[in-house]
Amino acid sequence: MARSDTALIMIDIQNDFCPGGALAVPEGDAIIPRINHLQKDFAVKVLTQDWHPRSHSSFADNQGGMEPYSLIDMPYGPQILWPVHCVQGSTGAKFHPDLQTDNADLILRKGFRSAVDSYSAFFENDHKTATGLEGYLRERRVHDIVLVGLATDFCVRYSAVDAARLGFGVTVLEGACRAIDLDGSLAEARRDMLDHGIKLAP
Ligand code: VGL
Ligand code: ZN
Repeated sequence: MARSDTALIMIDIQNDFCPGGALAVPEGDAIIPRINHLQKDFAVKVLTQDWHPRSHSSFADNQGGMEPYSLIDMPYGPQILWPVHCVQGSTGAKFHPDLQTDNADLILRKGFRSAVDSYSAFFENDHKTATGLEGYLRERRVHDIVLVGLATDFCVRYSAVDAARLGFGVTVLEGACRAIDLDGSLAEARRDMLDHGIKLAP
């Protein structure tokens, strides 16, 4: 029973975030069978794809000798530096081969501007530049969204919080997400999502 006003948004289920990838999330691939199964329950299905140019400013090796996972100040605020990942057109940027992608209505790419990272599927990390997803969902008459994917404490968290701020009803299926968990980032993400009225479901 697909509810026409609810969208399933599947965040960044790409090779580089799965075991063996450049920014592997522990058990990142374990969520895929459930997500494939869930898709039939949603009238609107959106996939997001982290999609960086090789020159992206979030890559540690583009910041002259900085270590991956260190923090720098960008004009838009603090930014964690990552290993090179999800480079446009690379194998690492492709969806995991087991993910069912044929049913998706929309594939939304993000993080394609060198100067600014984009964790959220709605706004880049400057919290101002829109990706267009809000307009897409509103034109499809979507009021509620269900979020799954990678990683709970980064792209899922920021997408969920932005969606809640925009007035969508938001549920995160934690069992269909996996976290990076850097220095307590998962606990902080859960607190932030609860503070924004997001429903955390198993
Ligand atoms: C992500 C770090 C860098 C994510 C993307 O999908 O959670 N995390 N780029
Ligand atoms: Zn990224």
